[in-house]
Amino acid sequence: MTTPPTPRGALIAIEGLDRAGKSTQCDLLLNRLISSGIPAKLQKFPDRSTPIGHMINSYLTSTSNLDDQAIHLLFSANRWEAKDSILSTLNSGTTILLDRYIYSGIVFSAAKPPVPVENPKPLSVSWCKAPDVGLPRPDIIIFLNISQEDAEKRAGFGDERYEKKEMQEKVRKLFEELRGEDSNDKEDWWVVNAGGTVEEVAEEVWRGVLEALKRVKEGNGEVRSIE
Ligand code: Z5A
Ligand code: MG
Repeated sequence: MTTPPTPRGALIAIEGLDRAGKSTQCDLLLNRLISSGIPAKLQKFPDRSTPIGHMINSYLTSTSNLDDQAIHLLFSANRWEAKDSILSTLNSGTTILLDRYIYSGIVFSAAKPPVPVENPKPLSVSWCKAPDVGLPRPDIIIFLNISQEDAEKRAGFGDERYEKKEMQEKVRKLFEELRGEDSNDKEDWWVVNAGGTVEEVAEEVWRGVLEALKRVKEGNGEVRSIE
């Protein structure tokens, strides 16, 4: 008698504006999944622990400088180097929570102010998305939405490169465009009001997770790719 194959895990991306509580919710969610008997693992991007991640960390903390295209490609490479491990983990039946993914990659690079000589125009969304085409596509993108006003009430910005108000405003607009842009991707986004208490937000996030688990159960077992 052959045993049925293990159903694959769900790929769940947690995205959102800065200080929306992504990492807080990922930690809570990981515990909730595991205590519900659902094997789960956290994968944070950028993953600063790898050699590519070290370069990204130096850039974000302004100890090194890179041109906008080069740092963009490093963020993408940091996801590509995790691809095989993501797929084998999912196929072994473990759900993965992504703390930021390609969507942060696109909006942060496209939000950068143009540099007159090197980049006379901002990097386009389509240029920014191209290097991530082919990566595993999440079953759901849980987007933590928070008003500028509520975000400002939370712990202050640190010293990292992108933690500036003008940049954050552009990021907010670009995330809105990305969510509304492509009708094929629309069903992937699960928008949560992240302005409530940690517990209130966690309940809304959990509903998104149940939806992702349902999609995987009803699907054909394959992990889709970013198109
Ligand atoms: N970046 C990029 O450019 N390209 C890419 O491809 C990727 C990323 C993947 C570093 O990311 C930078 O990299 C980031 C985008 C860029 N730039 N910026 N700015 P990171 O993920 O390392 O950033 P982070 O330092 O983790 O910050 P964050 O993600 O913005 O924060 P968060 O995870 O959303 O929030 P949190 O740490 O869970 O919570 C923030 C504070 O609020 C904390 O004090 C909590 O206790 C509090 N909190 C959380 N939830 C609540 C509620 N519900 N009520 C009240 N207070 C709360
Ligand atoms: Mg975080």
